[in-house]
Amino acid sequence: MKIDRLELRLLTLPLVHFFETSFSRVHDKHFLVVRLDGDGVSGYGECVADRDPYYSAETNDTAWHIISEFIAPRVLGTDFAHPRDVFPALKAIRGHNMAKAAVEMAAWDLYARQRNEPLSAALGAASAKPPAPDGRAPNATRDRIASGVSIGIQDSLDDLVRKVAHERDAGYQRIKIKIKPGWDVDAVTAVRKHFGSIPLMVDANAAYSVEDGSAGRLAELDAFDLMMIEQPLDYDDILEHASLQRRLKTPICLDESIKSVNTAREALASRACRIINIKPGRVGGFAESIRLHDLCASQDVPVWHGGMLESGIGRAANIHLSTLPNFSLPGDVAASKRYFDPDLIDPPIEVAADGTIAVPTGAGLGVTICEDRVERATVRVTALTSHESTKTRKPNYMVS
Ligand code: OSB
Ligand code: MG
Repeated sequence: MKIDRLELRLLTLPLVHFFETSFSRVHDKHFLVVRLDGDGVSGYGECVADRDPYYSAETNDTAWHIISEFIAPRVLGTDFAHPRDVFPALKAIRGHNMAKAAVEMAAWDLYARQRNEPLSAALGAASAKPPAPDGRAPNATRDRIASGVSIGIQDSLDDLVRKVAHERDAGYQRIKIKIKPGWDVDAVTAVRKHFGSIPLMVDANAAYSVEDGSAGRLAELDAFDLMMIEQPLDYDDILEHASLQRRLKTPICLDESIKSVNTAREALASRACRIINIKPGRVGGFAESIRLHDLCASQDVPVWHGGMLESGIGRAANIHLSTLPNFSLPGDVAASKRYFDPDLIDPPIEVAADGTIAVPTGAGLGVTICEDRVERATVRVTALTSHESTKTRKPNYMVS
């Protein structure tokens, strides 16, 4: 699989509704899309970095820099036997997993399209699970994935209850609400009061701390039978999560803290969590996600697929990865219309009344990317062949 050309775009799309986490409220999505060309075929990867270094240290600007200056020279002109070889080829570059993942995931799409098979089949074949007796890729057989929904912090508890009602009616298999100090016990109380024992979880995005005393409040959440509390404490604090997990009945799920397979090993060995959220962008792509998935499976730790408000391009990628067998809990992979109208793909991703999403069956991502919509949303584009940038447009992208 030879990669001849790398196209890098910065896009801006308005969100249908603002999305608020403990660290920010966003009204628009700003993200990079990578396109790789090889042997007359194209593969796409969406980067989950944002404008600000709030969820992670990476931003669109750092990803643009790292991809164009350091990743592109290592993949252009290289003949990879398999996309699993891309991440190791980038080993000299420390960190920058989101930048690496965008390129690596495009390579998987390219590979699967060249073989004319769905991405899910390529990913399934690369997972540790032994092949099915008939020789088929064992994990390519899940044809629908379980979908959950992530509801941001709202302006009022009434707004929250309205939102939960809307999403529950749409069929989602579990509801996650974002929390932060001051928007936690009351929010969960309101949801439980109105909706009873629905599958419910919370995500704090690292907003609590033992030092300032806010973490003490988390024990109150034990009374609500939550499926899990996601990332309550600081993103690099495995030890404190282990200590908190010993005090809590509710399982802790780690998101931000799991930056690699190695950090996952540390988290599991120290019992800092009982569940792991997998986002390929956070760990450097599909190959690392598969290793993480397989590690968790070997220790009977369930995983689910996280979301980063992706457009249809990244959303389709998430659906394919979610077909692996240890994705045993509903993920944050929801319908396109919750985020973008229109999405960059047509038809958009839809959720059925039973809260499931169909896995695309076409080659690679298996979705149709609307080039005209991509073009309209583009703020800046550059194409790299061999080691040089050949085309740049709208170079004002540092200005928002
Ligand atoms: O922590 O899972 C998170 C969105 C942006 C950044 C971080 C997170 C999220 C979400 C939204 O929870 C998931 C989605 O609907 O895509
Ligand atoms: Mg999270």
